[in-house]
Amino acid sequence: MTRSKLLAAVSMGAALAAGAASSGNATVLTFDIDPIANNDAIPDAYGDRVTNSSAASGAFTFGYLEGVGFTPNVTVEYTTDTTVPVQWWDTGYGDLVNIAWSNQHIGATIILTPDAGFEVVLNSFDLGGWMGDQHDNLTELFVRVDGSPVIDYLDNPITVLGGSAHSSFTPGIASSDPVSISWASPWFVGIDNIDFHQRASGDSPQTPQVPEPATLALFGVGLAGLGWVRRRR
Ligand SMILES: [Ca+2]
Ligand SMILES: [Ca+2]
Repeated sequence: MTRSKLLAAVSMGAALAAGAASSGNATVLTFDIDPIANNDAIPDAYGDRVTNSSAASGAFTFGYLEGVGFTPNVTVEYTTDTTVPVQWWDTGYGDLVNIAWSNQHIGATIILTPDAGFEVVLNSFDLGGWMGDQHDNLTELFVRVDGSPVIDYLDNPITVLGGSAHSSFTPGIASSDPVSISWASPWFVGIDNIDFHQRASGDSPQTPQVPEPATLALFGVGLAGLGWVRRRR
């Protein structure tokens, strides 16, 4: 097992162990932005310091989903490796509506940055394939902490569903450093429903950079839970 795969497995186990406790206290970036048109850049302020499910920002009204809390201490950036921005689109990426996409072969990155004294936790996000297409063997998807890959799919390519479906990913990554999602398709994979929450630093252990016994034990709890769920079915 490669290091990246092990870390991905560990984080999946942690996400399973955390269960539903984290999902209710979150901001979800739904890319509900008004007014906006296909191909427009995602406004840089979208997702910054969210305190309400609907907020005016300059010429825009921003919509979000929430649980019991928001993320006033997290800012969001949208970047690509060129001058072409991360863009908005309405429909056609699987069953997702209002999404972010990039026409850059070398990819786009969405960065979640917590204020000092806070951690950001990336719970989940969705990817959808353009029109009815399912995209197999997509390798260019990374979740990074402070620029270093924690989950990558080079050794374990993913499938992104299109048509009347989409694919969901649950990294469960927490850090006081910036946490980012990078993907390159080009253009035929859109991202939506980026679900994250914040917490004070030190409330929970940091995301491990190397597997440690305690983490492996937690992973074991996740596997045990999975086995339990399977037995229940
Ligand atoms: Ca959406
Ligand atoms: Ca921003």
